[in-house]
Amino acid sequence: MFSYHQKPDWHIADSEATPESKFLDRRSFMKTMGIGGLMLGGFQNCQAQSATINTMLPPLPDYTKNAAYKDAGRAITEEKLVTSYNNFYEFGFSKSDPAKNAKNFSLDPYTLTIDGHCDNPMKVDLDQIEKLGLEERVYRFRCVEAWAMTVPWIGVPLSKLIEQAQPNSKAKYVAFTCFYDPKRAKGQNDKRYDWPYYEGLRLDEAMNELTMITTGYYGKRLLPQSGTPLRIITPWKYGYKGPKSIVKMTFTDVEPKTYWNTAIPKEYKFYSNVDPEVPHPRWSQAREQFLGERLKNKPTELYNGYGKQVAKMYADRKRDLY
Ligand SMILES: Nc1nc2c(c(=O)[nH]1)N[C@H]1C(S)=C(S)[C@@H](COP(=O)(O)O)O[C@H]1N2
Ligand SMILES: [Mo]
Repeated sequence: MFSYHQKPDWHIADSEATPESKFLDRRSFMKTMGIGGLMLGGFQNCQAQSATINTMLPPLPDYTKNAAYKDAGRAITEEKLVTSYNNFYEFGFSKSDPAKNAKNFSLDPYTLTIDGHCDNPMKVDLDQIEKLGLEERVYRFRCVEAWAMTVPWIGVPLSKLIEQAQPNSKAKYVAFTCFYDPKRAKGQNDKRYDWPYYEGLRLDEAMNELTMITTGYYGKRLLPQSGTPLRIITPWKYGYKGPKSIVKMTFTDVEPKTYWNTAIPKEYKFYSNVDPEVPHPRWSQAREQFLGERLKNKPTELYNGYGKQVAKMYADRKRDLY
């Protein structure tokens, strides 16, 4: 069995193995949630299962470049690195696994269900989301493991989608649920984890101008390893706050549970804002390593450099938790 100080049997003895996975504490897991495969009503009989990547997805529509976010103060990370060094535990625990194991993965035909405390619950497809207005924004990105990158994302501000759903006065948070398909996503058979992956934001965080629902990068659609067909991006938070391949968004009145907090509550908290002065219990967050560079020599910035847009949301909070 598995104890806190043992390496799991899938541990890969190289520097790429992730700190999160090495210290997984099985006992802290909740029972698997009562979701036995997400069936989206009405979507039917499609041969998509045998299709190769993105064959059912239309080409990425035209997009504008948001001038306010054309320069993140750092060089854009090489596309090859962004698409080959990934965290997507559904497809393996080593950084090189997702590109390999998610190669033919798709969620076509895709539907996002929006429900919970809102006046206009709905199911939307990719086209309906992208019609809200695609824009490119270059954002800094910071993983809790202390690596960082800069990516030209293409997507829609999440606020635009939320406005369509009309959350009511009970809606205080948004919970995100990722896809569940253990036949194709082998990592989801690992019972030490609570599948599907899930995350959440406070409603004002979800509505913040920075928060994006992204469907592309580098001028193209997201590759499977990056969260086909869409993922959430919150650039002032650690990367795990941005769930990939989500299929559901639910407005809630209570703080949603999150995958990493459930796995290791002492190490991963709900807020998870990037903060150089709040160390991870096992390593400092003061510096970070830019993908493609050899050293952890870049100073970490509070809110990953996005204080102007987000600090006001945390005026009343102690900077004690992630
Ligand atoms: N569904 C899902 N979403 C996920 C993850 C995951 O394992 N599964 N990993 C998270 C973590 S820890 C990070 S750092 C980013 C990694 O995104 P990237 O592979 O595009 O760099 O995705 C986040 N979203
Ligand atoms: Mo991460």
